[in-house]
Amino acid sequence: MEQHSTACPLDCPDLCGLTVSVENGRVVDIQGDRRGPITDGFICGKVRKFTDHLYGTDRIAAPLVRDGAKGSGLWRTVSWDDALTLIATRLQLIRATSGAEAIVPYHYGGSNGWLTDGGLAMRFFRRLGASNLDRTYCGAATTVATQGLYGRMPGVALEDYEHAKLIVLWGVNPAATSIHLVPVIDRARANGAKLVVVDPRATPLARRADLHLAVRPGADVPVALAAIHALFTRGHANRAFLAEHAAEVDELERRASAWSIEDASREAGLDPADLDAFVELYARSSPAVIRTGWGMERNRNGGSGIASVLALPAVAGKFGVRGGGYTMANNDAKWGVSAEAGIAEPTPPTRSINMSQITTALQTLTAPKIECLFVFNCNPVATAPDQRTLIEELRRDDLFVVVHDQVMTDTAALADIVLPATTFLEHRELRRGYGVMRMFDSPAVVAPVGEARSNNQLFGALLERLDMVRPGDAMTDEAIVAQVFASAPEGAALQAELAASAVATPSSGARPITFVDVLPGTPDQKIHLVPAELDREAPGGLYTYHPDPRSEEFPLALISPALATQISSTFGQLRSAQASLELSINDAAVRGIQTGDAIRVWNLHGEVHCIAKVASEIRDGVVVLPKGLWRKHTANGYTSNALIPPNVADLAGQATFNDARVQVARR
Ligand SMILES: Nc1nc2c(c(=O)[nH]1)N[C@H]1C(S)=C(S)[C@@H](COP(=O)(O)OP(=O)(O)OC[C@H]3O[C@@H](n4cnc5c(=O)[nH]c(N)nc54)[C@H](O)[C@@H]3O)O[C@H]1N2
Ligand SMILES: Nc1nc2c(c(=O)[nH]1)N[C@H]1C(S)=C(S)[C@@H](COP(=O)(O)OP(=O)(O)OC[C@H]3O[C@@H](n4cnc5c(=O)[nH]c(N)nc54)[C@H](O)[C@@H]3O)O[C@H]1N2
Ligand code: SF4
Ligand SMILES: [Mo]
Repeated sequence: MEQHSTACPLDCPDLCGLTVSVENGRVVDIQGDRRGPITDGFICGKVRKFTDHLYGTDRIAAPLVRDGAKGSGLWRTVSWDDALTLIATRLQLIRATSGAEAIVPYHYGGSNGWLTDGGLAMRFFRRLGASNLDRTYCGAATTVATQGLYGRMPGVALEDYEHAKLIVLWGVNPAATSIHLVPVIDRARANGAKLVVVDPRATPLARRADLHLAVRPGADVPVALAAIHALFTRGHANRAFLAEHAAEVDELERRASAWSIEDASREAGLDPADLDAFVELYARSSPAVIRTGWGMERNRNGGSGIASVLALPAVAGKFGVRGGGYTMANNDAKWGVSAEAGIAEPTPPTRSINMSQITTALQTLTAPKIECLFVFNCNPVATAPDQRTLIEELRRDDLFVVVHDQVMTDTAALADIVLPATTFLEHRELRRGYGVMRMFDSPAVVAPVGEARSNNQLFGALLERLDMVRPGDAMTDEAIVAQVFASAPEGAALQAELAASAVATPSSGARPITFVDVLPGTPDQKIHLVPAELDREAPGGLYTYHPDPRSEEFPLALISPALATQISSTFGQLRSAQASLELSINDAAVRGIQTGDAIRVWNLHGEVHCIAKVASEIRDGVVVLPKGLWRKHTANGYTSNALIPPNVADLAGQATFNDARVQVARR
């Protein structure tokens, strides 16, 4: 038995180092190690059982070509050589007849690092002149909102939560999505820290919190602005800190004055006494840290929601101490080097397509019309909005669909050609954390199953087939890594650190204290509380609250939080349980619904047939159907994504997964 050190690149903030045991060329055991700051020797069940995914029956073993109607499930196995010839011929034909913009690379890459998200795939599509993809599934609104206020500035390290006296979890559910933060929070609480959770659901941590604000989905703007207003009017604002470090203070104060505690509580469905208690607790606690998650950005007010919450530590002057400030979605550590150097091809001036509005693009774009969707690092049938339309469009005879994936996903099932992809245990990866501020260089630990190939192998071969390789191009993982680290002065030290221990810390430091070790990354190094660019972009201006779109016909807000057992749709093939829609005791009662009943959930975009689960954790007016379910998990083959309109949030074209309004009835 051999043991290998590698790291988990999945779309998870924790970035665990792993010890993988291999026997006779097969992975037999996976354990967490202690190279990262919070893993502490344990990992989640998903990765502990990764061999079920690696060696499962859904794994794609060889290239497949459709042998019947789209989605018929009939395939012909072909050689890689034949598959590449078919793809290259078709791409060249589309380029010659309609132009390369008719080709759309469709990829997300949340569970991928610098070698499999970017690299030769991006070089290939950019050089080809394909349409660009605006990647707005996740963190888009958060990123522009945070960078508008603070520029690129690393937040509080997750390991430093131990030092906090108040921890606020705002639209985030670490018990499922960042499990290693839970023991850190527990240690802080053992030292006297208070815990506040702002979430429509009573999540596991909300149930144990000192205060749970069960906001209506999308109502974070009034809640945060009312808190800001109260901080200012009650003398809790840190005027000295604001004078030194912030701009547009008066303008924020003016905009926040629109919301009293009472009005905000009414809009958000809170008890005003609870919101009041939050303000007082926040004002009086230090270090106080706010962990913003992703739950609150996915609605019409998402960008302003994040901005208003992240303005709180500035107004209250919570920075400057270890464990004080905020941690946002991608924690913005500074690395100096970036994946762009490995792509080594500029973005062409071709059209950009918002991935969250792909159905609209497929239906309406002309000049040229989309003729090819090349899907990799993504399972859009399970994860994109407007599922019903997407499935219809993928079935179009004049749309050429290629899917490169590890398993036969719901998207792959509708493809013309399916190509087998390697997993992170079968290829090298260079991954920087977005929660934990570290980078791992993680080697492959076993040979690929069947004929699986990595993204760089696939797109390297296509670059060659289409005669697009140029002299001096870095074509191997090794050469790409070398090019990445040669691109900036910090690179050499980082590479040396990785060579020595396979894990590296960013140039901004592992645990920076904001406003002591790091300052805002804005041009004047100040916090911009009402940044002009965002104010122009957000409809009605930044911090505008767009009211709840519920109607008599569709009165319930549908949210689709993460499952503990999957990463988005990844590992969904392993789930056998049917989907249940959770709804509150009252909402169930008025509809005569009981746990276990067959129900339908619908709106103008689609309909889902599933089972009801009456849950005391859910507030009235909200229903929950998790993200990442597969078509097999519901009675009619549609999931929550069939109910999600292709609308975008107020900033960055962010998808609005948590903003559908629906009705529910027994079937
Ligand atoms: N209803 C609803 N839908 C949502 C959300 C929601 O809240 N509600 N949230 C959204 C969020 S936050 C996100 S991040 C997106 C994620 O949406 P996706 O990007 O679609 O993520 P996954 O479902 O994890 O699918 C990733 C796929 O890539 C494959 N893959 C992994 N590594 C490789 C590789 O190296 N090469 C290739 N070729 N393939 C690989 C995996 O097998 C998997 O099938 O989903 C969004 N969808
Ligand atoms: N086990 C597991 N881990 C994961 C993932 C996974 O699918 N499974 N996904 C990974 C990915 S891609 C991401 S983006 C992260 C997501 O990590 P999280 O942000 O923790 O995940 P979500 O469950 O999408 O949303 C968090 C919470 O937001 C709440 N919420 C919904 N709408 C609102 C709102 O309007 N306001 C407020 N205040 N709260 C709201 C939901 O009830 C939910 O409890 O986790 C990553 N880690
Ligand atoms: S998914 Fe997250 S918790 Fe699980 S092993 Fe990977 S980094 Fe760790
Ligand atoms: Mo995400």
